Amino acid sequence: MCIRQTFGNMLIDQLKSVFSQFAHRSEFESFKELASGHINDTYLIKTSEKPFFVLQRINHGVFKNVPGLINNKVSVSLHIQKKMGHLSQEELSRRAISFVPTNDGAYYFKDEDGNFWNVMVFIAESFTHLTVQDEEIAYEGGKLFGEFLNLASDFDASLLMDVIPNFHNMAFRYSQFEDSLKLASEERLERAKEYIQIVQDSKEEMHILQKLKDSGEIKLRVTHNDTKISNALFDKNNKGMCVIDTDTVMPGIVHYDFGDAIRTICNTAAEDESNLDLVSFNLDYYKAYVKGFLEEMEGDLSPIELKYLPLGAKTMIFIMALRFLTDFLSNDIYYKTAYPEHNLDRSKNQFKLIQSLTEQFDEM
Ligand code: GN1
Ligand code: MG
Repeated sequence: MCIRQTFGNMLIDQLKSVFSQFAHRSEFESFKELASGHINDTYLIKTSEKPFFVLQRINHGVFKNVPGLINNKVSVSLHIQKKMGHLSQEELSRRAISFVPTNDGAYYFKDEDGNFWNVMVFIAESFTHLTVQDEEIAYEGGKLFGEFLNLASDFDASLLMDVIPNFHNMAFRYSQFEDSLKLASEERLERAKEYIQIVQDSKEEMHILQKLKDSGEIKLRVTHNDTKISNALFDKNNKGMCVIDTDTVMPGIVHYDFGDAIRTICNTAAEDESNLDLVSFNLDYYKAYVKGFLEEMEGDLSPIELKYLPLGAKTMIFIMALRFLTDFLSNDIYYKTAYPEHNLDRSKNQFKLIQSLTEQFDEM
């Protein structure tokens, strides 16, 4: 038997065994890795009868308090389900994530190697988009993420822990970047030279939202914090169904979710496209997204929140550019990478997107 096959068999045994710890009445048939995330390991578990399930190993190197993370996301999902209580059971199961408890009644299982696992019901006949190809998806994405914020807005944010402290804190991300400069190899510093300069030149503008958050001028809400478009499920008619990947739900400002969605919706290419000629900021998608988002959120946004939405988009693209660059300079210790310059390519891509956005900023 070849090595790959041996590993494959070990993995299937492991997934079967972990899956059996959870309280469902289903029989494991096969699995498929869902490989689009950069942090966790995620598997679709196919069972003899529907529904299928999603089994996920949470990266506890990145998420230091997994039980806290699970508590955050399960509580927010239950809250959202309650608020959608008028829907039929079937509809509800397509509009909100349902977590499956273990046989002991917890929402995660810790295996003998210290890995944490959780299980969700798979939402069938749903589609995701890595990039957006038409305005309707941008509009529906705006509605979906706006609705999520809206539904979560009366959840008591003080019940949520900071799953990753300082996650979108710009001062913290700059200090990580500055540390990485001290330790980076000559070669990586040289490869990244042009982008290091941009980071240094952007410091003041990129702290505007941070300061407004710190001073309390922009209020804290319950935010998703990873609203890339691939974290939205659509049905076959391109209607938004459900926001997924709620691992980073915690207190934040509206600009985080608004901006991170724009980052992926308005990019004409995937976030790691290395041909920068393909990367630009699509203003029509921006307008469509804003329309959908404001239909759900406008009544709830303060003038200062509204005023800074465009800068929120720029800031969120920038913070990802900065984080990818920092990880490149740190020899790729955080994000999963497929090849040596993957993080640098991601970073360059985001800087190109900012450049294109900046050219259209007045219209935004
Ligand atoms: C990571 O693993 P994934 O794809 O859900 C990251 C996000 C980034 C994203 C970039 C915990 O999310 O902040 O926006 O990659 N999540 C964490 O694609 O760092
Ligand atoms: Mg995520």
